[in-house]
Parts: sequence; structure tokens; C-alpha cells
Amino acid sequence: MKIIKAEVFVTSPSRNFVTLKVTTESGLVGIGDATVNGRELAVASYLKDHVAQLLIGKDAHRIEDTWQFLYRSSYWRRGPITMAAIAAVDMALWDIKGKAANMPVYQLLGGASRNGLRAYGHASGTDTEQLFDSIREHLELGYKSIRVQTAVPGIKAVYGVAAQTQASGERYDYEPAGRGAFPQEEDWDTRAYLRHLPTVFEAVRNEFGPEIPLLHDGHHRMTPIQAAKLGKSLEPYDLFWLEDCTPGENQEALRLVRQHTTTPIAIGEVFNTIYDFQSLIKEQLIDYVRAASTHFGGISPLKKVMDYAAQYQVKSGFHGPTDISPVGFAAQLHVGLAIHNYGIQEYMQHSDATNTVFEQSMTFKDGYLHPGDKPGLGVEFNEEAALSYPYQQAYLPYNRLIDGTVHDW
Ligand code: GCO
Ligand code: MG
Repeated sequence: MKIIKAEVFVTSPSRNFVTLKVTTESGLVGIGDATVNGRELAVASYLKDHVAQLLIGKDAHRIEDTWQFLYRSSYWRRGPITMAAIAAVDMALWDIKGKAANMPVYQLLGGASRNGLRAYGHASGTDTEQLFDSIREHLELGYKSIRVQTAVPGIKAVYGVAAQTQASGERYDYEPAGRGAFPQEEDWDTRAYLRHLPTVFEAVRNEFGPEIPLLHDGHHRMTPIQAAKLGKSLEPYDLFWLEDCTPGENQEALRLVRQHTTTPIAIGEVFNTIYDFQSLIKEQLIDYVRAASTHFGGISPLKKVMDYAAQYQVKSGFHGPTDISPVGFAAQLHVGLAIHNYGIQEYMQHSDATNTVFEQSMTFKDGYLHPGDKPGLGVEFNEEAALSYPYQQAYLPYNRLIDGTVHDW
């Protein structure tokens, strides 16, 4: 099972994706996702210039050994670029192993622990009426759990509101990163947000009842005490989770949040390693692990962090926006199906153009995802289609407060 080729593709069907393709002597091919939104070329270079040649001649079966070799031999371990590059290799090798075994990857991880994976979708609106329509649309699509994001009076553009016109003038139904040479500036006011959000959840509960699991993403914008206040004020509306209420770097912040509220906490989409979750899980400061296979070093570490989390009744809630390519998405569906402590999967849905380049075999039926039963990850990379969507420079927006101070977006 010698590796003879490792190629890197950067393609932009609706948004940019970085894909690694590993070929073995026997002709088996595996693919992996290394997309880091807004920094795609850095990780493509990491793979092309520093990793590809290290893989040639290696035994594709040795997934753990290859992972440890790439992680430890770089010396400069961790960080989003390194870990996305390692993730792509890890996924590609699991894909190859599945194909060699003629089994879907989840079978190699212990087999299915459930029939399907509960998913949540992104409802949003600039006002209550538009938000309700968006929730209804998601319910019609089969979603049984819904993330709620809305505009805030007095703020021009807010993360997560798809139908609102962004500073770039575009909608971000599929992708918040705006194409162009500079990031778009947006505005932010935490006090206005803290006042407004509970009224939105009250309206949603009044309209849709107490049953439906509702989620919300704070996108790292609050201080610990503001996050604690928000968690507390949302308690009457029984959220499934409050995500990224404080910046990912200050993990101690969640101790304070926890002391004040029983609203469940999810964090970790910007984390890169199991170490980032170590004390959060051990001290039971979170309820859901938000890591994504792509930014976390791949399938192998995702399975490890979830096995660790299981001891503390912490569940999965893997990051699944459209910047996780269908390859990275499939990778975490296989993990989600296999682990015992599955919670929920974010599912934003890729565009038709993305689905032309990445032919997926996963299914979404009646609110539940399944990775399918094709050998490996179950995603085919269409190189010819990829070529017709060349890379386009794009940046995520950033925020400034009313006095001009840069703020978390
Ligand atoms: C989410 C995330 C994303 C990020 C995006 C940045 O919960 O899905 O917060 O929407 O903003 O991944 O590239
Ligand atoms: Mg998020």
C-alpha cells in the first residue's frame, strides 16, 4: 500500500476549498479536506511544499504512525494551518483504508451506534417575520433542530443572518467570506445584542412551541460576564446550546459562565487539538465539542477527543458550515455515526456548484444525516469540474465597535 503521489487542489465552486488527493501503488485513491477559510493558499503551500514529498513511499495503511510523524516531526506543532494539513492526510488515509477493506469508514471506527445523525440547520432573518419564514422553510426541509440568528436593531450587518445584505453587498447563504482583496468591515454593539436576543427567542417559542430544539451562536463576541448574563436571560427559552459565547482562547471564562447559567455550552470550532479541550471537558465546563475534522487534525483525533469526552457525558456537535468541504463533512459523519456520545451535527448544505465538484453519497432524510455505505468516505472528487472553478481570493468580514475599535466578528 505504498503512496506514490500526493496532489493538492484549490478550487472555488461557490467558495474556496483545499483538497488533498493521495494515490497508492495499487491504484487506490483517498481524498482529504484542508480548507481554512480566508487562508487557503497557506495550507495548500504547507501541503505542497512541505508534506507531499514526505508521504511518497510511506505505507498508506499506517494512519496513526503517519499522523504522529507529521505532528511531531514538524516541531512547530498545533495551529490551524498545520492541523488542517495533517487532517487532510489523515482523512485521505482513512478513505484509502476503507476502500481497501471495502467498507465505509464508520465500520472501521466500530460500526454504527445509531440509524442516523440528528442535524440542525441555520434559520435567520433581519426581522421576526423573515426569521419565522426561515424557520418554517427549515422545518419543511426536515430539520428537527434549528439555529436562530437575527439582525440586531441599530447594527447594519450581523454574522449568521443569511438574507441580510452584507457589507460586501452579497448574501451569504452559502458563505460569509466575501470575494476580493480586503475583508469587509461590519459593526457591533454587545449591549444592543444582549437586549434584543431574548425577545427574539421569546417570539420564536411563542410561535413554534416548547418542543423544537433551538440553538444560537454567539461567535466569540462576549466577555465572560456578558456571556453569563446572556445564558441566564435565555434560560426561559430552553436552548439546546449557546455556542462560542466567549473567545476560544480564554477557556477559564467558561467557569464564570457556568456558575451563572444552566444554558448548555458548546465551543471549539476554532480549536485545533485535543489539548484545547482537555480542561474544558475534565472540569465539565462544556456540554458539546464543536471541533471539525478539517481543523482538528482529521478523523483520528476527533475520535480520540470524543472517547475522552464520553467519560464526562460531553457530546459531539461538530462544526459543519460550508467551509468544511463535503470531504471533511463526510469524515465527521463517519465519526458521529460510530461514537456513543453523539449529540448533533451542524448541516448548512453545500451549493449545487460545490456538489458538482464533490460528489457526495451522504443522505439527509427526515432530519437525519447518514454518510452512506460506499467504501471509504463516500465522496468522489471531480477534478475536471474543479478546474472550471479557479481559486478566488476571499476574506471573512471583521467587526468594529461604534468608536472604531476592532472587535471579534
Ligand atoms: C458556525 C460557524 C461558522 C464560521 C465559519 C467561518 O457555527 O457554523 O461559526 O459559520 O463563521 O466557519 O469560516
Ligand atoms: Mg459557530
